[in-house]
Amino acid sequence: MRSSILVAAAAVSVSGSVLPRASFGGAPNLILPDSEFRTFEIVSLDEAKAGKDLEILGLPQSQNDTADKVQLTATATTAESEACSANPSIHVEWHRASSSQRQGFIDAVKCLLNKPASGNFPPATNRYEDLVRLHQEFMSDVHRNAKFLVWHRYYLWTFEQVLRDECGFAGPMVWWDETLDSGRFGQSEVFSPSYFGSLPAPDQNGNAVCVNDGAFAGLVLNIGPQESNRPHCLSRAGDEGLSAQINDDYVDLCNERTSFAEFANCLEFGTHGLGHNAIGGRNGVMADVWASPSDPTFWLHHSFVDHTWELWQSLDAAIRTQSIGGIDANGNPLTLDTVLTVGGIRPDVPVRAVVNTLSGVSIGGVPFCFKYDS
Ligand SMILES: [Cu+2]
Repeated sequence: MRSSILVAAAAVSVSGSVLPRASFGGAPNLILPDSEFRTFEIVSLDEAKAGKDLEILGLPQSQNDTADKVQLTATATTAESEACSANPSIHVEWHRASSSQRQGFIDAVKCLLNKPASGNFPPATNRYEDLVRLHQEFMSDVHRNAKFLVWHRYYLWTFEQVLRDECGFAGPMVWWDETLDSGRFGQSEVFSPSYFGSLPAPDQNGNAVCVNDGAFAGLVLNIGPQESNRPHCLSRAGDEGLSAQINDDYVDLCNERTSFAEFANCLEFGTHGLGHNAIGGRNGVMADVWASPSDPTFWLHHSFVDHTWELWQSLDAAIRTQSIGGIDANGNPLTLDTVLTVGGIRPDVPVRAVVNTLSGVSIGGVPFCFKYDS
């Protein structure tokens, strides 16, 4: 008994001292060639109008999800859902957020980068990379199929809970309405030395450039690209031709789709993919489908994507916050009972827990309960 306690104590101290924390500035100019990246599939607005995004997954046009009419059997108690409606957590849009709210979010992300990895997501070298590794591991299960939006909503929520629990983050989550910076991402305050650092244009060879200013200047990443894990710098390569396509017209086009699967497809290959590639170029971190969460702007971008889903849901809330449709990566219909997993960072939950941001469902004692400020 006594020796097993000693062994356990030794293991804790070994993992605490051996697992490295985030390093900044230790590996300048570690840009990996674009042959080692596979960027996001995207369709232009005109192509989406012609239904090209639906062809990617072989979805028949104007198909209605049969599951769309299934009623939710609520798992939140009446008290939980009433408490949620009365006091949801509000996600504040970047342009409206105060400088201290913006800074609070960035400080919390830096805190996670400086915490040791759990050891549950090797080869993550810090707690932030645990979450990046989770995304890398789950990549093929949660992209290019109907699980995309629901899983990423739960992933965002999980990230928020980790910030709060492990880094004392107490401010509102910030989201970024990218349509407000359409065609000029690089001039957005998001990409300023005060916050997430610059969005440089690609270099003369078209390659991404290491980010050397802002809160994450010189950050060395250890997860990615793709399924590999090698040190490389936090890099970006702004493409304003792509960012210009992230606009109200594209959001509106997707929102006209009436079935969840067709809407989600439009969003995934439209503004979602465009935003990733507009920041990552051809070999910048945001363009790495597997490990793009390594760039902390991932969370702002995906909150924009989630916001668009919430907007679509609000157009027919009674149905769209209580139903789901489409096909998962295994070819099975996505249902309200399909299980979402975040690798044990938070409990596995059924889709029904997250399909409504105001469900109030208790997940590990914390209500799933938020809304966007517009
Ligand atoms: Cu993703």
